[in-house]
Amino acid sequence: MNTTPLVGLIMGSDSDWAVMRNAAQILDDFGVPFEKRVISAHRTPHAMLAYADAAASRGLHVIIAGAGGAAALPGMVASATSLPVIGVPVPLKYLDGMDSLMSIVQMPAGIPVATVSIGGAANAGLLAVRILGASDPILRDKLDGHQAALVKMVEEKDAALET
Ligand code: RP5
Repeated sequence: MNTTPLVGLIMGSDSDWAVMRNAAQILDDFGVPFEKRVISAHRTPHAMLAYADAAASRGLHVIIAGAGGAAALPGMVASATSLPVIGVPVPLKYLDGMDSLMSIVQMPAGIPVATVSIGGAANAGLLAVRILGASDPILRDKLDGHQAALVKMVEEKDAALET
């Protein structure tokens, strides 16, 4: 079994982990090897650039980057690598995560970040699996199974609705 990380799961602070662990859970569920790191755009800018620079040559295929507030991490990492970067706006105590969302989503033309919803780390994990699944039929099968389970769940809720 290949254990070389394919996904880099990074976050600006350990305080982001409560949200970002939902991405880790998805990657675990799908059996995708990943690494997790705390790297801050503002507090450790040199480490962030070194990480982004080396990511592709170390074998990573996708980076999920979560940050809150003045959330520069996803965009700055995307500017220093050509790997796909998925940004997770982490909600902080003030502004309900709108600050994080706006900081991540409004990227200039040329440097894309695939931004998920505020706190949407699980979808970030799923998007990473989909990106990998584009060239991995086993992962695509698992994704089909996951979506089939969602259909079943909604059908059961529908059937259980009281009249
Ligand atoms: C951001 O600042 C981090 O991503 C985190 O969401 C926020 C607060 O960090 P801490 O003060 O909790 O370390 O860069």
